[in-house]
Amino acid sequence: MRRYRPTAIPGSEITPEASYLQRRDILRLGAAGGLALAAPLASPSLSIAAEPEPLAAAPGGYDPGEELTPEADATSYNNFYEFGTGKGDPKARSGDFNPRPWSIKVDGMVGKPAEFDLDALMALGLEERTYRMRCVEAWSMVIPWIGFPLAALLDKVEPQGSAKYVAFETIVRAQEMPGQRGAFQPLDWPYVEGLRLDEARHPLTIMAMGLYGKTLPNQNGAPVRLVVPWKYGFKGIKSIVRMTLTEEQPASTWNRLAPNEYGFYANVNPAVDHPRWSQAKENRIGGGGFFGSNERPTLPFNGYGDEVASLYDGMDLTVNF
Ligand SMILES: Nc1nc2c(c(=O)[nH]1)N[C@H]1C(S)=C(S)[C@@H](COP(=O)(O)O)O[C@H]1N2
Ligand SMILES: [Mo]
Repeated sequence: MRRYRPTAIPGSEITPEASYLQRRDILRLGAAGGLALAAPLASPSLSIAAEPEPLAAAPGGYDPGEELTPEADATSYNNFYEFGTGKGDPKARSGDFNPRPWSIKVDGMVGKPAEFDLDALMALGLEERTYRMRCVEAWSMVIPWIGFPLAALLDKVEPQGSAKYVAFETIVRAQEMPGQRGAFQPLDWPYVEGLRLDEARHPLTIMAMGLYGKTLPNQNGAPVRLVVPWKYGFKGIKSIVRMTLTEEQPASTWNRLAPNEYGFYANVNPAVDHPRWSQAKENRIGGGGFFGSNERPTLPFNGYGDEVASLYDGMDLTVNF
């Protein structure tokens, strides 16, 4: 049987050439060294990151009823450039990352700025939500997340009436994140993202702390990351340490890098092609087939249009924005 081959993914197309070449070197090392890959990068003074552990959650609804992506695929085929640009890098190179203790600082235009540790975040009410995830690179997964509604966190800090956006920031920790070290840096750190406040408050928007019944593995954005299922995957910023409520539209990493290719809104839209490839279809990852063997049409708003299309009344959906 033909195996699913990560190297055949067109994900390299969004990657600058220099980093793609670097990515191939890393993959070669990985093939030769197997699990030993992380060893030369490890620093003996760092503590071992906690392994994922069981995480309980109430059923949260929204299950699309589609076959789940195998857990092994969802946790080994990742985008997390802080650990490298290859799909296998986040798993292979995140062993030194220690997501505990952790806290998220929430500031800006709020009545009650606050810092939330992991216990405070978990107390916001964990639910299991199975969502489709569509990457802008034209592949998709179906993942059972565990998380709390972002609205529950926003309620705690009491956004001011004039606040219109939420800006998000990933941690910068070069000592534990090999993709943040070295001469060539594919992105500016920290990775940043943003949502309009009404998008952030939408009931579908969650902050995930787990998947497949366990806490998040490092490669999926431990210990807490954003999940916005009607938007392209790059909006789902990982390992969040700060959120700031603002009046102005905040910067977002991919939009800043290539504004003609990645919009701020980045709603999944099969009618608007990426400048370098079609967005009409997607490859559902997993199941052991070769890339492209499980192709299906991409749905407007990733299939969540009934819930979210009204957020964009009056906006032109025939352009990339
Ligand atoms: N901090 C950070 N967040 C990130 C990324 C990243 O490189 N850094 N990649 C994004 C992209 S492009 C995608 S598709 C999703 C992938 O999430 P997954 O690996 O859990 O499937 O994470 C997003 N969040
Ligand atoms: Mo992505």
